[in-house]
Amino acid sequence: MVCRSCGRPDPQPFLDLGHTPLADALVKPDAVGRPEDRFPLVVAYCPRCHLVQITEEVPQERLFVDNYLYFSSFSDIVTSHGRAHADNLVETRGLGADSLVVELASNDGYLLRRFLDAGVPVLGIDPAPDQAAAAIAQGVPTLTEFFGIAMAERLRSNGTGADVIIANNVMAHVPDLNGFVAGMAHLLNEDGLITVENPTVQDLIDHGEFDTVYHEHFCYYSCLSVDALVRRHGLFLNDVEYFPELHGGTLRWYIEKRDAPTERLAERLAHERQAGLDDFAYYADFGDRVEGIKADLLALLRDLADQGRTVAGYGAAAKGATLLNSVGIGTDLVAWVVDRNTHKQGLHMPGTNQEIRDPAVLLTDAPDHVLLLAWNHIAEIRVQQEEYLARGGRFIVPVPTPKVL
Ligand code: DWN
Repeated sequence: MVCRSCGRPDPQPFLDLGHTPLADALVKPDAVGRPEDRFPLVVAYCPRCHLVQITEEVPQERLFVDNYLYFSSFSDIVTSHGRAHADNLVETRGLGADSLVVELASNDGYLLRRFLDAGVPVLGIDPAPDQAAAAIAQGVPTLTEFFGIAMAERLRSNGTGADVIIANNVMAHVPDLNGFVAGMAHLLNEDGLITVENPTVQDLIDHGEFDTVYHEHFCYYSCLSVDALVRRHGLFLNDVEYFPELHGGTLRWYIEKRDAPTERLAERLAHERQAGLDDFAYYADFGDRVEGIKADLLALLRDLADQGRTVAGYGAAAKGATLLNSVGIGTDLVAWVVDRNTHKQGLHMPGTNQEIRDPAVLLTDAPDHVLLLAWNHIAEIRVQQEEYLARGGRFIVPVPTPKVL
């Protein structure tokens, strides 16, 4: 393979999580036990442009169109984070009735709804039919297609130009990375602003967040790799914000057609170089560290099973599928999983088959422990499960160090 950003041949592999099923390909009850497609899950580093990426390319349609069940609005922290961003942009960019905000991967439209409430015209773009339908149902104009240079040219030829483009948790999800960025450059007005959010590869490595690797996430970014990527398309990374509590550590990059880097960006770029993110040595031992985390988690769960303790999982998250499958956690160790996304309830986890149930059963079935597969939402989950904890239930976190809380 070649680097998805700069095209340099053979990025250097440093993590191999085996052959795993698609993380969001939840299994219908009557299909449990049937063979599931599995794909290599290997992560590599490009020494030229510093992009971290997986080596396998699963067709986008299989990832985000066939029965994609992720709805942003099932997380309060995600929706409140997005609304604060929308309010800040309306104010700082002076957006109004003559503006246009375009969101790529607009999901169920919760973010664009906020701009509409402020009187700012919007356009959502998301290929997942159920999520797009949910957005349209609440009045958010949405194109149910993948975004790329072809769509940008079509929109521009119709006289559509964006004052703001928002791309949250999508630039990691596109196989044609250069087509995606070229599309943003083409659609953006001369004095426009693009904001891109994705988890930071530095927290993935430093905090052992290997479960955030799955086939939907083609790339894992640093400021260094984003800077190299956008410059190739006449865009400039000018600013960055860090949100340590979001999805295990998220960066928001501010990208424009003018080259005006802030001090905050310069500091973050220097910090990344100082930490070694521009050198393979920084990534080289991650695979061994992950093997240690996997072994420790398996030992902890087996020990609890030997003691006759019951363990359930919380969050039918994509990261949860990677964790269960790469560690080898079957229903003998985690009996079932709960999730408040009603679209997921009644289905089963891919590869390991745990049934996905309503979180209310934590009180009726009272498992001794709950493994937080969606550990990134621990604050919200802790509040919701106050009663479960008050009755003596215990959470287990899998990363960075598996432990019973
Ligand atoms: O990039 C992506 C990230 C941002 O979100 C997408 N590719 C897919 C998705 O990854 P994930 O599934 O690992 O994300 P979450 O947000 O960690 O998944 C959380 C799961 O937990 C969801 O299915 C919803 C559920 N949940 C819950 O049951 N109770 C979430 C919260 C906050 C809760 O209180």
